[in-house]
Amino acid sequence: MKNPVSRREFLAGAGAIGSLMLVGCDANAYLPPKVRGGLMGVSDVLTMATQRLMLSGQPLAQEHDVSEITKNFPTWGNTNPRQEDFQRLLSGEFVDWRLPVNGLVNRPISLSLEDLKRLPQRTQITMHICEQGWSAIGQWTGAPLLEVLRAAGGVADDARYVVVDTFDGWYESYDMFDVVHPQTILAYGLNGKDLPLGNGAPVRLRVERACGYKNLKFLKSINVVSSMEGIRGGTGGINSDSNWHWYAGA
Ligand SMILES: Nc1nc2c(c(=O)[nH]1)N[C@H]1C(S)=C(S)[C@@H](COP(=O)(O)O)O[C@H]1N2
Ligand SMILES: [Mo]
Repeated sequence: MKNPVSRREFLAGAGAIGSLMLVGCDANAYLPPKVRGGLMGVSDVLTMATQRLMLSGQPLAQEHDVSEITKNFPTWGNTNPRQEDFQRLLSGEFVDWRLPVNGLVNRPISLSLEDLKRLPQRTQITMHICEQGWSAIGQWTGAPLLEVLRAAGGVADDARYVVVDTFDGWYESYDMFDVVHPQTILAYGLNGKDLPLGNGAPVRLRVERACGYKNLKFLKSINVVSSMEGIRGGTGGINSDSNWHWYAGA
């Protein structure tokens, strides 16, 4: 084998195309919003297509026993957004916090913390896996994202991504495959208490099959869109805008 890189590239490409053929015509659910060029793009497609194929029955991420909960769940990344709008809400104990749900929904809404707590609730004990080399088990309580979209009257036919913005300027998008998953929740509780500030108060996203950076903290708004084109860097998230993977299965 003269050139191991091109051989690997060929194998990855063949695998990706094979997976896409197997999943049939809805190839969209197997591709990131923007496919990168080169070997990274090929491996993105291969990874996502393979995982989606394996997860096509929407299995749950492993849930753990209460005895396995990590004492003092770590905080990581931003732990207290300095932005003025956030600081104002924090000092009012988030009574005035509202989560607008806009875009391709049938009835745009704006939810208070109390509204969110009145929606159907899910509690799950799961392992958070940070791409930077640590993991911890926590018990999260919140409203399934699907229920939030239902409260907004459902989504339009051309809805493809849910875009989440945060008070510290982060954003990420999630395709409908992950959006409708039962463990994708807007969490307001950790280990039976209100979500602590450092872990993303008042509400954070839990996307249990994705690694740390897709689990956004300090939620500010939700938008349903048909494409990520023209939104910020156009790759579908703050992390993929700086060359991390958009699809970050854990
Ligand atoms: N808004 C926002 N969300 C974020 C981050 C951040 O800095 N800001 N860091 C991410 C990363 S890399 C990880 S590992 C987890 C950390 O969550 P924790 O502080 O509850 O441990 O949040 C993710 N969500
Ligand atoms: Mo992370």
